[in-house]
Amino acid sequence: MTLARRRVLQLGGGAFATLLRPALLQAAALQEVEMRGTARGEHVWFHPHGLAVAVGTRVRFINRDPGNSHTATAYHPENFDRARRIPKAAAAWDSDFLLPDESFEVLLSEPGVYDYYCLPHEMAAMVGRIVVGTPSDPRWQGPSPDTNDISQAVLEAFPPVDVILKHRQVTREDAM
Ligand SMILES: [Cu+2]
Repeated sequence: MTLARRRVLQLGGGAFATLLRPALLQAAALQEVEMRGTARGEHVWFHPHGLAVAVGTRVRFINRDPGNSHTATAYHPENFDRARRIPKAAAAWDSDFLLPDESFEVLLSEPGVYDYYCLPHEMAAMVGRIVVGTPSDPRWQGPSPDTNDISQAVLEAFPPVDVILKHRQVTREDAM
């Protein structure tokens, strides 16, 4: 083997290791969002319903409500033709109905604001917002300006981005 070829192989290995290491770290980051409800189902909510995470975090939605099925559904044209409220480069995601103790995971790798809802309980303002990364990221996409495809009550249920970034987690209990 020539010296030049050996050097190329070493460089190649180094570049590979550099790329691989952040990917492994990102895969380890996991945040949980619970679906909760009162015993008789008068109130249902995501906990926390405002969440800030780093780019590349996995978020696991888990149904901790023994009395109800819930979904975590991104606002996106591919999901029931809703107006998009997640970054443009992000893929649509929908957990479908989760029975009690069932869960669903999504990897959030595009920086920006993700709004989602529970299919049967959107009108009860069972919605949430995840802020991925920070506005200083050049790829950042802020909250959707759309107000036509969503009710005023639901819009008001999304915590403001600056509040989420400040507290990292915002719960319904905080707002009450
Ligand atoms: Cu629900």
